[in-house]
Amino acid sequence: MSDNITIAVSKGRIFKDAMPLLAALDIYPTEAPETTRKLILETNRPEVKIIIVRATDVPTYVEYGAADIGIAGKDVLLEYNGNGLYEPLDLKIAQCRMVVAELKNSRNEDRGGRKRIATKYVNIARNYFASQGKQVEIIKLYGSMELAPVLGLADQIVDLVDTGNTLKANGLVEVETITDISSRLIVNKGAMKMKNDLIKPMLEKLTEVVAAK
Ligand code: PRT
Ligand code: MG
Repeated sequence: MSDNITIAVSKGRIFKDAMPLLAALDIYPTEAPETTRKLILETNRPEVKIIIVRATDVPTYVEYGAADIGIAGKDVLLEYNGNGLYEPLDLKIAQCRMVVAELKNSRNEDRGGRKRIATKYVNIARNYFASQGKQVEIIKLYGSMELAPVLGLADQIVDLVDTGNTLKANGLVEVETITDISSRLIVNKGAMKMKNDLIKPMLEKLTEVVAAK
């Protein structure tokens, strides 16, 4: 019998959406990540801990077994180059879309036929344009992608869109949808075997809760 379980979650929108799912598992953190500086949250269940990490670090903690399970956006998982993870369940939370966007009245500057794409999601963008048979130049940014077309740094961006307000506020329009995005439950491969007595009932309950939504 395994005796404990560590769950990796990022604060912000994923934590907020994950709270009801954790509650369905009878897991209630004793403190909220918004009001504490602690990165390890105890819960009402002594055997369950929640660790708060950056959204992009969740798969790393889980792959290396520093956390047994985690909740990560499909965007993060598509960018992550690892293979030590199970992804058993779409939790259908923190939903959005990965899109290609450009200036509303795009001039489409002539760069010899090769568009410049600014994005934080280099792998997703590269695979997408390759699948379309399009040769592009990809420029890696770490945030505020919406600025790139405005200042002529890039012709298009690849970014996440939810309401579309951010694109609109910066004079951009969506031109293609790459894929729908939601958050997934991920599980460390070793933990799936060694802690199956704890993880299996969690997985069953979550499957039920997600299906009922
Ligand atoms: O913020 P931080 O740098 O710490 O990390 P992060 O940006 O990776 O984390 P966070 O909490 O912002 O996002 C975590 C996850 O939420 C992402 O990995 C996605 O899977 C998911 N998600 C869902 C989103 C959005 N919706 C979303 N709208 N992540 C980001 N956005 C951003 C988007 O990049 C754009 O800047 O919100 C803006 C667009 O929103 P709208 O509503 O104006 O279209
Ligand atoms: Mg963010």
